[in-house]
Amino acid sequence: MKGKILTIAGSDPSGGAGIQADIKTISSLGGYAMTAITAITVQNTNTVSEVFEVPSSIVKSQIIAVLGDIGVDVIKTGMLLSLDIIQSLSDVLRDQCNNIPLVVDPVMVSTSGGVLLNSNCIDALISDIFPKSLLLTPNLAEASKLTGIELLRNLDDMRRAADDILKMGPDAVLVKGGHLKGDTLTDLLVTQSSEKIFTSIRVPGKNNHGTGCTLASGIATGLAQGLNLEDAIVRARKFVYKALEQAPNFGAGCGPINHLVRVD
Ligand code: PXL
Repeated sequence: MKGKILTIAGSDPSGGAGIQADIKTISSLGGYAMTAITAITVQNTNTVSEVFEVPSSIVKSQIIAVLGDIGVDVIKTGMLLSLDIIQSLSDVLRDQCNNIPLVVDPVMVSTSGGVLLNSNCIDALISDIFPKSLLLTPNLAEASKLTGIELLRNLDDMRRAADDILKMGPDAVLVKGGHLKGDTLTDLLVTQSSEKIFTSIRVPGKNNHGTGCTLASGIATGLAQGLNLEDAIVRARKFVYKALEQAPNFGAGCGPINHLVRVD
């Protein structure tokens, strides 16, 4: 086992996304998974029906409990839900996690339309969390919401959004193009000094629940294991691709992927 990863995210009882996807991904890639749970969602492959917020003081003390004992190599955040949680997280990151690389998946809405971030939180996310992050992994809808660029239709649009988001303070931005049409899937990584395009063939089908959580926690695991950012992204993308290919086809809606696949 190599690499200690703390995921700060919400619980998905159907096991495909959120904390559950993160634990499976981190474990499958050989890392050690720790969790600070921000919310308990009630959902299945069809719909998110309820969300129960964990008090921000408890989110904060979960983080502090593991930091001071086991230690954390990389932090990954997913569903943060509320202003209170974002502010507590910001405080603990500033006071106790200064040198720990942070991967932020700016989760806003689930595939099935459930609200995972309250609408009053975008500004706080940008001002309090983004500047502390090594990598942000927005999908097209999130990139659009963050930048105000309404329609992201191609690589040039993704580049414009990525450059705007980079100005919000992270070291790197990975804009995920999975929601563009076409058989090829394109993700764009930008830093202050470089740009890299990652492509793969789209895996057809409806079983894509939790792919964003899986990609971000896969990248966090690679970083915790000493891979550089590009290599961590390449391995995590390969992991998601294989997990999609071997999805078990469970549930009536967008089903889970298979986190037990092996990548080299
Ligand atoms: O993939 C975004 C996401 C994050 N966190 C939780 C989720 C989802 C999507 O369903 O349920 C808890």
